[in-house]
Amino acid sequence: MRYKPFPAKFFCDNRRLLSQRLDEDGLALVFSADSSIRNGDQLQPWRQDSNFFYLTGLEQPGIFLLLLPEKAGSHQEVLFLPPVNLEREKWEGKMLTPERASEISGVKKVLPADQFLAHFFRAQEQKNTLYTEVNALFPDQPLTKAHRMLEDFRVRLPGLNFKKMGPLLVPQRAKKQTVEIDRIRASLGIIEKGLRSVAKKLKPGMMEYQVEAELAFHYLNAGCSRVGFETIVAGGKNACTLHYVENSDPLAAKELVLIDTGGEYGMYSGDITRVLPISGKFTERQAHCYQAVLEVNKTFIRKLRAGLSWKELAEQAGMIQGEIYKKAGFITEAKDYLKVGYHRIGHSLGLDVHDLQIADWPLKAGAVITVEPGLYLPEEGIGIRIEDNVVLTEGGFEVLSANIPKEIADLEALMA
Ligand SMILES: [Mn+2]
Repeated sequence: MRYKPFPAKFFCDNRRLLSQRLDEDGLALVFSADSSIRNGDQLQPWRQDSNFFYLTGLEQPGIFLLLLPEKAGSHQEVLFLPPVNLEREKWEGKMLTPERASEISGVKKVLPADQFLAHFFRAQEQKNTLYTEVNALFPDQPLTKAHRMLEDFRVRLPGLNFKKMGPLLVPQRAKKQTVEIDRIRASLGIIEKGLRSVAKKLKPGMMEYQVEAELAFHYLNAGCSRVGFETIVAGGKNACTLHYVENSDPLAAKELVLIDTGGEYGMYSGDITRVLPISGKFTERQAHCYQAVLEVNKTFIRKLRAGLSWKELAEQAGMIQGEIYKKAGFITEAKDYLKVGYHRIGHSLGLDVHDLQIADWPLKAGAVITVEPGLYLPEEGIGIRIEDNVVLTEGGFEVLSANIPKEIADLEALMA
């Protein structure tokens, strides 16, 4: 492990809160992330499922967590752990022992994974509802072991009511605890170093992937486990492709480069976008465009407070963008802001870079969100997005990425 685990109390509290939200006739089943094949005998890089991590802190595939509602008497929870396999350990290193799994997660009862089915079938006999969650965002992807297991349960247990666990976890995961905010801060500190170094090294003729490499160096060098999401390094008009990750073009002197990046430290990643002039100086036109986006970014942030929903934030963002982009001459009607702004103003940020969120649910203190207005003028080869990460507090907000420069003068000074 490249980082110090959270205290077990974090995971115990998270499970307790979830178990209090379960119906009394329900039980929750949470799956560790599956591994998947890359090619030949190579697996895809593996990362723990965010919910499973949030509830256990354990980073290994093949584990099940069974959780019973607290109301049903004692707080019952069991982990089912793949047994330590000495042959496998020769190749892949130490597996979690029951003792270590218990120490990290705080779950007292740890049983071998091959006992899971027998336990589950017994436990569900007293219950009517199974809360569980598998990723359903990619219907064209191969089913995981968890998908297939649930399909089998549906056939074998026709009387059992299947409910999504995600909605129960949304309010819980949305309100970030101090240890989580500190992790995001740590990630942002690393991103800041990476971006400052990129600004110093950037010059015309450099390849987009060399900027990506510079960031990756800083992330891994500082103990990040991986990037939080694929790094976007987009010169000129490439920046108008929102999720451009090819990063294969040379950077031209008269263009801007858009860098959307995050290094994941201890399962949490910041999500930052900065735009730099490749020559070291913004042209007049580039500065005009950049300044408009910066004004949207700052105006929107100033209005942030707990209690607003994403729906309300989107309306606010639309008004601000409409007004500023019209004044700057990018659109003639304020309502047309999406023609040049393309996308929503931001998203919740946490264990998932696009963290769980419900549109009309008011954001509470502790919510961490991104603020990332964009301006895309493909016919001019200009794409700009300025993305900060902000935590809502009781009294207002704190810009967690405040140390990462975004003013034109500061950016140019960095590159000088
Ligand atoms: Mn983002």
